[in-house]
Amino acid sequence: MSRSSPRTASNANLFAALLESFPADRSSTAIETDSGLCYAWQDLDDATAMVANLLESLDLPPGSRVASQVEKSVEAMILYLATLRAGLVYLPLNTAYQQAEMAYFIGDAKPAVVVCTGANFGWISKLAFVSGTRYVFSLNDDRTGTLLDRAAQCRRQHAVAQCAANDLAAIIYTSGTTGRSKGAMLSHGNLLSNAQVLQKAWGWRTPEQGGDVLVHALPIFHVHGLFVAIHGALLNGSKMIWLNKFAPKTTLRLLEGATVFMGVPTLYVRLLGEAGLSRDAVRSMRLFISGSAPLLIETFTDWQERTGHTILERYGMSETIMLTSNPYWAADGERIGGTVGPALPGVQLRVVADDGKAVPVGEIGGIQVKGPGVFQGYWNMPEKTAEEFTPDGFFKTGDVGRLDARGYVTIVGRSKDLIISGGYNVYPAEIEGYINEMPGVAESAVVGVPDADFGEVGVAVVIAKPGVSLAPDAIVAALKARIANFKVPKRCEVVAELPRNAMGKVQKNLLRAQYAAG
Ligand code: MLC
Ligand code: AMP
Repeated sequence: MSRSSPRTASNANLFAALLESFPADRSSTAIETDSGLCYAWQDLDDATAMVANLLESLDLPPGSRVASQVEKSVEAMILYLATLRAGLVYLPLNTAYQQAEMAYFIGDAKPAVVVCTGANFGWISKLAFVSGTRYVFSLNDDRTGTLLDRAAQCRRQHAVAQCAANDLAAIIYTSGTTGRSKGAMLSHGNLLSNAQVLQKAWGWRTPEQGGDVLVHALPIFHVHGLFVAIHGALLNGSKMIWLNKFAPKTTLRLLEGATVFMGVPTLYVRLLGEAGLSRDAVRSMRLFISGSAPLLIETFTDWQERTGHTILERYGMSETIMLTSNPYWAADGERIGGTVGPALPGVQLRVVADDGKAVPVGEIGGIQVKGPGVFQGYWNMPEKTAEEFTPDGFFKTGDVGRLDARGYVTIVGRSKDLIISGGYNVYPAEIEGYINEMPGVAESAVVGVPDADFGEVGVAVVIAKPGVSLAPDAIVAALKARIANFKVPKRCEVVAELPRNAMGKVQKNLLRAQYAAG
């Protein structure tokens, strides 16, 4: 029997549901890492209890945020689970973020606790204390740091904190189309309901049903790796094979013996680049899932040819978790390349024209959604939240697409000016802001162009002030010194003028076409 308190009908804490799903045999393996570490289910229970006890000992007000900017590791996942367990709010931050980005997130979210790598402790703790953070711990990807040192002194028994379904579980920052990044507030109910829907939709097999083994190769500071993958495996009592960083050769080796894999399209493109990828290499697999960015039809068909597997593409967002999915079960229909499948059970999805009216089947419009996964609003931004919802409660995704007669959704573009590069979102307005601040720059436009590896990459087109000569390489280098690496345009062009329409607006479509050819 579990040493932790059992889940009660009245406790909507997501962690309680995950804990309840741990297999009866707690000595069996929950996680195996590519570096040879092994964690039993009991270890996960003990470690999350100890970190939760540490967090509770800090006596923080309800709803306190625990921000974490640490390299991927099983311990980083334990920190996430322990935050849920303690009833606090988890705020994961990409390790690529630099000082200006971190200052904004910490200043906006005002976390009570910040966890960072030992290497960044100096500058992050300074930022955090200025913003009123009370505790800063370190956590490294080699199981060292003050967080684990302190947790080691805490008890292994912990009663899962009581939560209501609407209580916040996490805040996920999405970059802003203009200006400030927005923190999407997700509740325990949002996360649990989505995990339960996916468990069924993707045919997860419990240990009693033969079990599943998930290869986890995605970062854990965004929805895909943190929620879709981890909740999927834990809610099902399934083992994870864990890579701290995606590497195609290692991943291919680890797929042997696994059953489920989740990736952004770049991961599939890179795996296809491996000569060893074959039907035989993935013979134990039952399901490959792709999302976070459009999967090219060539990738979809190449994968089918090389492995005999049809990738299941699904669609979601930080604000909504998963919204649509191609079918898993043949009885529910085919998996159709280039589409993201029909709305998941419980999700209402409609495609509307600019006047807000639903367009006929097959016509293109804005995608709006409603459902149990849809977030509670943007942190500290009630006006922005109100703007993104229709009067009848649908969330405006900013994605543009169409529905077919069977209800399958095809995403054809975005109304938001957004580049998705290797599954990471980059907002041109943010990058243009940094470029425009540089000495000698009059103006800039950042656009996304197709890229074989990342799907899409940024190109910066820059105009110099009169009499100034700008070096494109220097602009790229200056950006690299200030912002997350994945946001830095892969190319920079200094030009005399930008194409504009009659209203004087920069015609980004023309720039995209001009620079698409590389
Ligand atoms: C790294 N770089 C990127 C990049 N990742 N540039 C653009 N886009 C990216 N995604 C930079 C590096 O900093 C480096 O810069 C250069 O590009 C080459 O790096 P690399 O070594 O090839 O990159 P790597 O470290 O291997 O990372 C690639 C990757 C990674 C694809 C493995 O980006 C990744 O894990 N992406 C997954 C993102 C993800 O999980 N998204 C889910 C969001 S949730 P330099 O200058 O040093 O050469 C969501 C909702 C939903 O969207 O529906 O799921
Ligand atoms: P994020 O803000 O990181 O959660 O990214 C969400 C965005 O990723 C969505 O609004 C879509 O634009 C995009 N996205 C997610 N999944 C897919 C997919 N399968 N195909 C195309 N775009 C996707």
